[in-house]
Amino acid sequence: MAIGKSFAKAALSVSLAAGLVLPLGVQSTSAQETSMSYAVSVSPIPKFMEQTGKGFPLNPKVGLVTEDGTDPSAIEELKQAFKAAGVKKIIESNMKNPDLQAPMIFWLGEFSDAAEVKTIKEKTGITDLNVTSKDGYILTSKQGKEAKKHIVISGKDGAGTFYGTQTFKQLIIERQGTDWIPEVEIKDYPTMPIRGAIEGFYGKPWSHEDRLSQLEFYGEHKMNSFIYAPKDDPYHREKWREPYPQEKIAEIGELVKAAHKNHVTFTFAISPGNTITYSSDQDLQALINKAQAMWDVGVRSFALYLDDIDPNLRSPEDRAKFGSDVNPPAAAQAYLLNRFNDQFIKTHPGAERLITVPTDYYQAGTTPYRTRFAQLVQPDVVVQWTGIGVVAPTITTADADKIHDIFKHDLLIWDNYPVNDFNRNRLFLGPLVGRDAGLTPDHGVIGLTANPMNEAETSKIPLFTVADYMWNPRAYDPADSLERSLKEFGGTAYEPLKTFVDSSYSSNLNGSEPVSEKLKPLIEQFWAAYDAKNVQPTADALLSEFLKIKNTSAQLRGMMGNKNFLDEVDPYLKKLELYGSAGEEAVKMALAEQANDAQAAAEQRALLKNSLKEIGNIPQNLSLGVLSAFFDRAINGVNLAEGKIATASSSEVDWLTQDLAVDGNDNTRWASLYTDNQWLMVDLGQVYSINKVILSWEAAYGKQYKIQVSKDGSQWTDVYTELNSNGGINEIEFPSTEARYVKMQGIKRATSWGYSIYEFKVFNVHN
Ligand code: LTM
Repeated sequence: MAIGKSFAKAALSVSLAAGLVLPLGVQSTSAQETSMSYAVSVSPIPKFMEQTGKGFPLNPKVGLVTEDGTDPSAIEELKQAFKAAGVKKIIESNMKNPDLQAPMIFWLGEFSDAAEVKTIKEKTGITDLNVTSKDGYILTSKQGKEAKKHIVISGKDGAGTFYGTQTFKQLIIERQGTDWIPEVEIKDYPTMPIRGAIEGFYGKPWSHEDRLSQLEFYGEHKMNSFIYAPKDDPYHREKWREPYPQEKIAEIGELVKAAHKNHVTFTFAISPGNTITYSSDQDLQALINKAQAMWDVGVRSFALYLDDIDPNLRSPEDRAKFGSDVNPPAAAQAYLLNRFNDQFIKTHPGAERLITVPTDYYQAGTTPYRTRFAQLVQPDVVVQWTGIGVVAPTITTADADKIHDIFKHDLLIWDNYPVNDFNRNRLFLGPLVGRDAGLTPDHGVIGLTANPMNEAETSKIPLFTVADYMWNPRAYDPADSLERSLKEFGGTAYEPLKTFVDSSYSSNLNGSEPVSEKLKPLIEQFWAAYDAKNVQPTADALLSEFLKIKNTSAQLRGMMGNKNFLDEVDPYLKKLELYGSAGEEAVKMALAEQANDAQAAAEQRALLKNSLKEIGNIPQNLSLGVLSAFFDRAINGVNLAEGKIATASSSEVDWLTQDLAVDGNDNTRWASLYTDNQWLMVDLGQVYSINKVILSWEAAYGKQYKIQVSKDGSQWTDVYTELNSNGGINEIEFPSTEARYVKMQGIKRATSWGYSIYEFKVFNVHN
């Protein structure tokens, strides 16, 4: 029995044919390959991994040779792996006495001492034990002398040894009877020195249990940093001056221990910028007291954050002290950071470098604030930066060079992915994309910390891909990484998990909607067949897709034991199931209509309307854009406005144009200038009889507006007047009328913004 992990795609195909050597990423097709071949995959993808032989069964009796000071967490991990894999007896020894009576011997440590290296080489026949990079390791498994099997895991340091054991856990191949260890040579090390996550979001902070579980996950995925900075932990930001209650300090102490065990640096952050007086000795002392309480429970890394604050100096003392500086906010912040650095960090031997995030953390170029900040803040302070944009679609080496040149401090990327605090009704489950492989210290970047979702457990799905990227960006393939993440997270529930993840995929980073992409051609074929009065042949494929969507939620609930995950995603699962049902009902309704079975069609229509109502009652959203047009068409008929020519009184900016309100895509929109008398009009191309308009408003909606129609574009008739809209989706019905031009004429805006419409739809509804 192997550890509870299985992986989808082989990074290395391990064959039982002896002597087969496969480079990383190459699937074996050799004629020597026997029918017994195994797929093994290691995540994050190692820098170098090669199969050197067929491998051997994991013996129930193993020897374990360590050295004085071998990383205790690595030893514990290895022993747990043995236990999970059915090893019954472990004979332990030390490098001082390395002779062991066991058919299989594990060598675990930081073997750099020349005598130790010589001994291991002689006993195992393994010749290369050279590890040069921090956090790196080698792992070699080999049939050695005297028919003994040897597995050497040698780390550059404690973390490297620990990571070697994490890799070893993934190598064990589950087999009937005895598990199997492939013969491999792995040389591995990370690209990014700091690889982490920052609990830096707004909204409900993670629970203590969530954090403990995250730290274990980080260790398993070779991430080495966790920054504690939940915006809505009152003691972190709003009440930053107040000491934490004792039980909270004790919890942090526990987190520090868990972090240490997993080779994760726990960084404690404070965000004082909203209320601090930068020049105040008392405020500095309050910060120091707060940090000291954390130091006392083992914290060794600290951050002072200055994001999302009013940069203008509030206090008269600050204005008096810094007001004459070329940039008073930068001068005041630098004064605070430098004093904290001198009076706390530098007076505490063993403290890590101070980390900060400046107030201008996402801008594209230089600002007076940035220039002054760069000049004044002590050079050893690490500066966080989100890329260009708060949620940066891409972060390139050119961006890093430019921003490093501006800040002139080491940059630690604060990557706002997959954070969803700005849209609490969405999950972002796609892989990390758009980050260059060259974001390294050569370009001023010493690492990356990803800001996850409020849903801690669910965040592990995209965080897996972030970990993969940070360790080995050149080998990173987002789609492949996500597949491996789903295999690990979902286990036997991989298939339904994939369907679910595909339904929550699109984001600022990941533009596509995999479920929509799958449904789109099926829906197009279906309507084409419907129009040709022969819908039946296309219905089955669409029905089976909707059935799959409908069943996904129940399958996940039945197959996944991960209660926290299921609780976090519960409303999304409910919604997905309803979408599946609604899809089936819509198809059945269309089938009944074409079979002239009016009663069945009416029954399905009622069911469909009910499902859509229930869907509307769940605020959480999935990325299934194609379905709204499908349901509209099923209920209302063809949207006569889609793809037609739209004109408007104005556009707010040149990328929010009127055509986007008739493009059939609920995610794109038109927006007007910020005055009441604005309008949007669509030319249907010919005169139709019409009786319904649907407006999907963005947050900037029309409180009062008219729907006007015209046959010639100059004589207009009001068919509807709204005096108190609440925005959202407005379904407007009116007596059938002949029209070619349909207009939304604004009377009064609901907000100080203009009018903004995702979709303007026009119908001639028969039922
Ligand atoms: O990104 C930074 C530096 N600050 C905040 C985060 O706390 C927040 O989680 C993200 C996403 O909304 N945006 C921010 O501006």
